[in-house]
Amino acid sequence: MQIDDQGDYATPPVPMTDEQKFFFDLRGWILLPAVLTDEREIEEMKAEVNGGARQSYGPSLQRLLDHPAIVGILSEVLAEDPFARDECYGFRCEGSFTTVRPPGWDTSERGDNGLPHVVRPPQQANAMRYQVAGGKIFSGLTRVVWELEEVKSGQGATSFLSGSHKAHFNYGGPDRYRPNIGGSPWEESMRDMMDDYSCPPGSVVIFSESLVHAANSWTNPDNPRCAVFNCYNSIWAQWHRLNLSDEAIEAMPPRRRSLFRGVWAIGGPSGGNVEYAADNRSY
Ligand SMILES: O=C(O)CCC(=O)C(=O)O
Ligand SMILES: [Fe+2]
Repeated sequence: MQIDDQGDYATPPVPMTDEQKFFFDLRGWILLPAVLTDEREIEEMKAEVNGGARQSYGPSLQRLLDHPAIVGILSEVLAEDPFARDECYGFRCEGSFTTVRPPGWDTSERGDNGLPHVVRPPQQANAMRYQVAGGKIFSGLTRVVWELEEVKSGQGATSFLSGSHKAHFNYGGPDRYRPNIGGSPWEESMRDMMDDYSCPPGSVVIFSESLVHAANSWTNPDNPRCAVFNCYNSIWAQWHRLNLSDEAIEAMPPRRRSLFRGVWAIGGPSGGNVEYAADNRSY
């Protein structure tokens, strides 16, 4: 991967293919197997996570935030062409967390107990929802998961109720605004129908947070899960508060910094909202 003299990627983004668009729209998630192929790079990133990095902002982990293999896809599903420019990204990073799950880790260690959930129930109109109009996807809040260890299907990968990001009917719980399937009489049927994936270390899963998805107990006895979860949104929308200091962002290369710029479109400097600054950041 080529890096320019400011530290940004010089390698152009890989465009989203028609096949990826078809399956992302159909199922709400796609797997990109073996995006990272350099074992030393994966080891370096794992060392950062295992060393206590809670987010993807460390020296090597931050390279995942705008890796060319995901930028083309995020531009397609979160940005409009006129807003994807050379000097800045056309989408924003909302936040990030990492997870290490040793064999035997179970979902009781999570606040939600592994309950399948969404950002907002997908069948209702709101700013986070998955939409397609004019032949264009807008995926709302979108998650990119980097798997730094091998993942085996049925042994603890994130799982998805494929297609549920476009559901038109409620999933049957007692409260139509509840963003999880708790209390639904169909919970078991939905869980039975959920899909997951197997992948080698260095693979990526991209999914719409409008898709019903769940964390699962890590039963793979051969290795822990070591994963990085980065969350993205439109440059005009925000769900999470930013949990990142100005100093940490200032230490990034300029285009990567633009992932954290303020959430607005009109009323600023004449060049538009293209550059991160201490007084132009998301909060
Ligand atoms: O931990 C997991 O596998 C699921 C994470 C999750 O719910 C999310 O990324 O929104
Ligand atoms: Fe989630």
